[in-house]
Amino acid sequence: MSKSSAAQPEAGRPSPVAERFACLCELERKVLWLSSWTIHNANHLRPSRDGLKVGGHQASSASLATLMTALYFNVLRPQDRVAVKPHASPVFHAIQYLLGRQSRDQLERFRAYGGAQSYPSRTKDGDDVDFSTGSVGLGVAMTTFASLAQDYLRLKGWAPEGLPEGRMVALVGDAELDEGNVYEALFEGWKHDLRNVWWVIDYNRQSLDAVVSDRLFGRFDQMFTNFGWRVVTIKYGKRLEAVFARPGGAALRQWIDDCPNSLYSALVFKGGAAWRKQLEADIGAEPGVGALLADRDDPALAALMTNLGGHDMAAVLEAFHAIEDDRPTCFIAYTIKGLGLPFAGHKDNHAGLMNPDQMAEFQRRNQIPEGAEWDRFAGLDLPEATLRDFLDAVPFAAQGTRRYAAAPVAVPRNFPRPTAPNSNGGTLSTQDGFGRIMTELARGDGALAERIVTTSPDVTVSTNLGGWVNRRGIFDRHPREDVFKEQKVVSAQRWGMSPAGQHIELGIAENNLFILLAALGLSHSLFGTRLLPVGTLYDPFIQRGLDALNYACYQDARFMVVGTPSGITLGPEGGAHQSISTPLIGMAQDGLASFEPAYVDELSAIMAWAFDYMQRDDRGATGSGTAWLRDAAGGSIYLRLSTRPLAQPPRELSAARAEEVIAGGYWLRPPAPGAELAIVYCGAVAAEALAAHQEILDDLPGAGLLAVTSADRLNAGWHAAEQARRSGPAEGSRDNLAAIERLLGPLAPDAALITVIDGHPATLSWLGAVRGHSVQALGVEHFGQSGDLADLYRHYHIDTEAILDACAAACLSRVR
Ligand SMILES: Cc1ncc(C[n+]2csc(CCOP(=O)(O)OP(=O)(O)O)c2C)c(N)n1
Ligand SMILES: [Mg+2]
Repeated sequence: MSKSSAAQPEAGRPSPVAERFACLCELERKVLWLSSWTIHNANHLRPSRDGLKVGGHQASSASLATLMTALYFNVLRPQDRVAVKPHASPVFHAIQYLLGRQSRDQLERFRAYGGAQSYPSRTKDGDDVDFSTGSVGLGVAMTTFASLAQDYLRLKGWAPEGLPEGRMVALVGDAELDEGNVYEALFEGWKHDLRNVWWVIDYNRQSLDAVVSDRLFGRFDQMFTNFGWRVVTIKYGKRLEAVFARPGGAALRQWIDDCPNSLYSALVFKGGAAWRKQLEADIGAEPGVGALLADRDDPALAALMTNLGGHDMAAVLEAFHAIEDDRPTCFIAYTIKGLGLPFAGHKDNHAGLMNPDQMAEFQRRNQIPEGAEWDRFAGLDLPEATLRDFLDAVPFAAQGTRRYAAAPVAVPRNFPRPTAPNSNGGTLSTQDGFGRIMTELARGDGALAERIVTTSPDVTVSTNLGGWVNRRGIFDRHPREDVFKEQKVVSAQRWGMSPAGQHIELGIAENNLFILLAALGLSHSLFGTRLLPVGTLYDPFIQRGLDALNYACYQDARFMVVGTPSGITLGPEGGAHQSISTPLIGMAQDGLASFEPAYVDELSAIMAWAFDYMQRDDRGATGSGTAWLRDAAGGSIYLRLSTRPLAQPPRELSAARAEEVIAGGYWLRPPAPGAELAIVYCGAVAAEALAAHQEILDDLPGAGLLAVTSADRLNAGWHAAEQARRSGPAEGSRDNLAAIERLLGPLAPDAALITVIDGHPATLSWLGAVRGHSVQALGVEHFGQSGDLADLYRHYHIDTEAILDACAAACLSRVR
């Protein structure tokens, strides 16, 4: 199909333009071959050891072969960044292979352990993936926020010298547009006067299960236009357009425009004879149409009818190169899912794979000799030297690696340590403490504060970021005064906006928050400048954005997310906002170190450590216990905070104690050696735990009170130590104990643990497995009831009484 869309070289020596064009058409064929072969090899030629389907998407890949060839080999520049439609991963890897940046070994191990990934992955693929994709819709939105991150740096003059502004390009499956997060990003992009974004829609009118509704697409043009985007429709190929200009052409064009998606797809699958029959029946009587049909045999008619814009190299190049400004642009490229493959257009082709016979025929058509399947140039009509020269000059590949590193930003030794003001009766909540730490950082002029960028989905003030914003201002491409301030309306908030601002205010869409954090948190790698993003939201809404949070972590973006208020402890503010499962999310989320401190000095120690941890990048560190904790490799941070004011312990946190806080826990009241009972608490229920502990001391003077600041890190450290011991004596010496093993060491072997958290009790109940202690686990398993803390803690059995009851029950069972 592609060969016939090539421009005819001029007589004699082809012009450089014609030659480049011919190379592109040849490479387009090669890309389609290699992507199809890579999938075929994985499914049919690699022995299966488990009987599981390997999969891969030959049809979805074919759909993008022309567009991606045009982009990567001609249109893109090194500074451009791309989110590739997840199931076009084989096309991406084939392109990188042709550019010499992907190995044959990796292609042969497509979807196998250590091989090229099923979906493009920044962290697991070795061939320069810009944005991971996989969960449809998220990569699309990522381009919006990456553009915003790029603007943020450039408007502050922080872009490294010599690094030009890039375009953020999404290759979008048309069914991805069903995902709501795409529109959330579209809205947000408009608010921020989005620039330099291209969304190239692979409009094959098919999704996984079905053919896309005809009525839908009429809406898209208008919608993008409403948001200030330019819409470029690449509907017809050059050959179809030429035919439209001839007698019968207008009727043919009208017929195509009116043809339902399902019928068009079915005819694509059935081929030339079916096209002829249908066209004769529908428009055969129109003047000129008879001759138009008679001029072509069935294969030529099928080739004409599938000459849609997204498969016509000339049409595609023309559309892309016509854009010279930075206005966001949506290309609607008409394509055919599976074009060139035996199941083209078939509605069930999403997971379709060519069988060995079909592949043999495809190989024959591509003129690939047996044994030369991985050859970069086999079966192409242009001389190898011409193609090599072309590949060597591809602009996108001109600068080699496109991953940057940025110098770390030091965390000052005098990191803010707010104390409880007397006006609060000596009490402070962790949320308030967080706000004070941020405000104090904002007052200083250090490098750390300069590189912090905060963001929040419309809960900036209610998560205590107001003080920071008042000092550091809101980021906006255009300077704008705070009208309320100008009008002398008294307000605690000063919301002046300018390019110098350091807070990005978002609308209420948690997906956007996490995708923005992903983009800002990759700025060192994407744009060569380190940013330290801090995002705040109400803790329960972590669940609203969870897939996007997971997406951000999977890409190894570095950020701090603050969930506050949390649990039932937000009290009268309402049952619907209570979070139960977030502590478990924090423990289970890969790439996220989670903390839930009770006191502000703990929070301060955690945040100081966290800003450093967010910048660590020692990928070589493996095998040891701390590697499991990612202490060398670093990661992102989740702080689960509370609005409950607590009396702060009168103490100066020692360095050793701070280390324990970061490791995940410490004895607030150490147990006597051989103690029979310990109360273990996490977070805002510290007050109840303290009160209960005080009461049981009469009966159990040796009882301990264990503060857990990070169930996540205690748990991860324990698993790491267990794994190390299983791995052999070098790692597994008895001295190589996890923090929690050491902490629980002084207790009697048959001691009881009473655990309590405002969250799911499983967060702490595993502690019993560490040394075989019995556990009474208190926590919250149901939610939805508002009230004050006395009522709620009683109702959900996490008050002092409940802790004492659990202590009594534990003692009774020891006696029995
Ligand atoms: C969030 C999410 N839901 C479901 C899937 C499974 N899935 C993968 S591709 C696909 C259909 C995509 O269709 P389209 O975007 O039109 O791409 P095409 O295959 O037509 O190129 C679905 C539902 C997914 N990857 N992500
Ligand atoms: Mg589709």
